[in-house]
Amino acid sequence: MEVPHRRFNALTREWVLVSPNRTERPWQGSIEAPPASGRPEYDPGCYLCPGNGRANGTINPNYTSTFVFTNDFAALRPDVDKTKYNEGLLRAESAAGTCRVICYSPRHDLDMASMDQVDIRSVIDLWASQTKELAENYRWVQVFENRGAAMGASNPHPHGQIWAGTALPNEPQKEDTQQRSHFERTGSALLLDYLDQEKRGERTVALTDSWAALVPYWAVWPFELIIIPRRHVTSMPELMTNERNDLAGLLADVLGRYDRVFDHPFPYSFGWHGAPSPTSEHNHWQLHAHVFPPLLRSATVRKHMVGYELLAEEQRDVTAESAAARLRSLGAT
Ligand code: H2U
Ligand code: ZN
Repeated sequence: MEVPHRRFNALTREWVLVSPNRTERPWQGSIEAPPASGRPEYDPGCYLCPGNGRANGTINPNYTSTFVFTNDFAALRPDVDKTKYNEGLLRAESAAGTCRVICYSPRHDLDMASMDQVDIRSVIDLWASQTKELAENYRWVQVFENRGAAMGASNPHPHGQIWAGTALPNEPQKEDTQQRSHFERTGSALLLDYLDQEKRGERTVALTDSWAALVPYWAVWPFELIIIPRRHVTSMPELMTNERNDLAGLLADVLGRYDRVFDHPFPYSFGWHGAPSPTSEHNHWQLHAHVFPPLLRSATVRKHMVGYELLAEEQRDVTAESAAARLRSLGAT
């Protein structure tokens, strides 16, 4: 559609305003990439490098692959008694959980796009095993990564986080409702039916035997991506060997494309959405990852959610189709 229009997000029931007539395009305008500061393989001041001390004095082991530890400044902790507060319109409930930090590699200078595929595979296996373990005690396990200072990453060492809690948070709650009603109505997973409708490929960025990465029809962020297994998979522990290997290649591919958009490390928040536990009661779910990058026109001009977006609804100028075309054109040569 060439006229301003609103697109429906089938996963959340929310609408996004798309204004394709606006002339701004993210790849026009100046590219003011700040000089890339080369990082050393090991940084004695980094609290995530092997053998270094963390903020609270704990010494990291000399790990050689991935490394997980409980967040020293956790937002959720397990030892919280179940309590509720209910006074008219004022309601609260206690929240128990745990937060972990996961280092992807002992190398301070790498990131997922520059890691070897076998090492990305180790991260995927860790995501899966952590999810399996935490799902035994918690309803929702959120695996995520903030990359780059623009997205709040506190340190360039390649790392992500996992927060697990007893409550089902807002975003997965919306997706649960939508996927459940779609499954009840049609007998199939919403996101697999969505992939079926994306066969023409205008929003597809990368496709492998077992995965699809696309700019979703209802994307809010300029270069937002959704990554979906092409078979019905409810949560990460179910992924088979070939799907894990395939995913390692796909992640290196699409994250590499991101870094080529402005010839600069692309900031983003990335995370997995899989079935809440118990997964056996959530067969309507389809595993997927969201990637939300904030950049718009250059490495320094970011999209802010302000004004109309905070007060009315989210809006974008660049269509999902043109963002996908841009990312498709940036494959490794
Ligand atoms: P971010 O870069 O996404 O902020 O993740 C880093 C996390 O690491 C952050 O949540 C934790 C912070 O609380 N952290 C520790 O647990 N120990 C430290 O010594 C420093 C940072
Ligand atoms: Zn480091």
